[in-house]
Amino acid sequence: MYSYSKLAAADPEVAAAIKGEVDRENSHLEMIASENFVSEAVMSALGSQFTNKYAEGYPGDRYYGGCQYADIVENLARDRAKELFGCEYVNVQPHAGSQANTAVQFALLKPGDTILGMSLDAGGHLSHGCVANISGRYFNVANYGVNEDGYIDYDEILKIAKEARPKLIICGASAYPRKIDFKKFREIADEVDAFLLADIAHISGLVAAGCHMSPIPYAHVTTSTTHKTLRGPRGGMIMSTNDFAVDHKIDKAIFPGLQGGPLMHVIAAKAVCYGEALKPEFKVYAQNIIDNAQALSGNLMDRGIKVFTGGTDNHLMLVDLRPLGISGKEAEDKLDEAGITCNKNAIPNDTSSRSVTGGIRLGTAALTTRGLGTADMETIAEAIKLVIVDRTTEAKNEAKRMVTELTERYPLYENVE
Ligand code: DSN
Repeated sequence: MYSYSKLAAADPEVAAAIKGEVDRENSHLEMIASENFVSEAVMSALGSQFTNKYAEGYPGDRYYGGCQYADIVENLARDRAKELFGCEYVNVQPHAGSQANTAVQFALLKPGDTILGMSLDAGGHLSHGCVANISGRYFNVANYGVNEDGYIDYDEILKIAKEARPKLIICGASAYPRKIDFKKFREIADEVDAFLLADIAHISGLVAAGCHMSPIPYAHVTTSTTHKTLRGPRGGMIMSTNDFAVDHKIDKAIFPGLQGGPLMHVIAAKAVCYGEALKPEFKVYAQNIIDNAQALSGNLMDRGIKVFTGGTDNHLMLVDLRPLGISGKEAEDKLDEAGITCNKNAIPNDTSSRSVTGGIRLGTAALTTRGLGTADMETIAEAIKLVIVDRTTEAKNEAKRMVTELTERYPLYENVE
């Protein structure tokens, strides 16, 4: 039960916006690959009195009084995260994944050092060296991409690394549908004497569940968000092992280097999320995400829709719209009108601008949380086809009807007042 009645009495305008968002989430199929729905327990911790508390510093070493419960909850988060990912060091204070990556760069590098990351166009992230991000402004950046088939080419990355001589190699992506071999990345990093940062923001739930290789034994440092496949509150985290003694530097890079007071209500919610992910049901959930993604990509391809790399190993896929003559922007808008939320996304070697793009990115983590299964993926593939291939008003209306049937069959928030 979520009750906003007191908020509605105090501030009807904000309450109305929240109601609009609840209605939108209820009535749409959420297919943005980086989004998910948190449990009531996570939401409850997020809305707790910890939002009132300043706790600059770390458990046992704070700059404010009254931190005894903040210490308990941050230690719970740290201990559970260590157990979940099998790491010996964790910092749960980063406000987001970007801050986690920036802190690692701040801890390990000096301005002007060279970093090697996956290019944004190939599926990398802004904080991996994009010129518009602080990582691209403060460091000298070299990029790797994907081969013609859309896969990471480890031999090519080694070649680039030998030329660029980076001090830090970043692996991990925001729009890469295939498995990543972290062991190979570490071998490349060792060959050029670089640090390896693995950013598992997208796949951390799949890693925690054992469905994908864990980077923890290979990367010097691993970062993640907590709100994507891990299904926790919006936030970031940094992990490492004892073999790599950077913890002190990274703690200092987060606070006081980059952030002030930790968001203790978010850290409480992270503790709840890690606790949920430690339960056996989470392994089933993670496998279901992958099964749904593979069922969806197969059903799209059966309908003549091109899925980049011919499928997926994880929770997301890139649909290449170029053969259909519809842009990513147009597809995103039309799908939204039919009740399907997704985002336009560049396909590697896309010639259209970033605000138009030749593709869309689809994810199944939120759908899976909602309870949809592989049989429903056929219905969704058909609805998508009606919108982006058939493109008539009748087809869009039929897609909308199919979406409504699914959203009503799998209600999300039934008790919101
Ligand atoms: N904005 C996230 C995504 O959609 O993948 C990455 O930070």
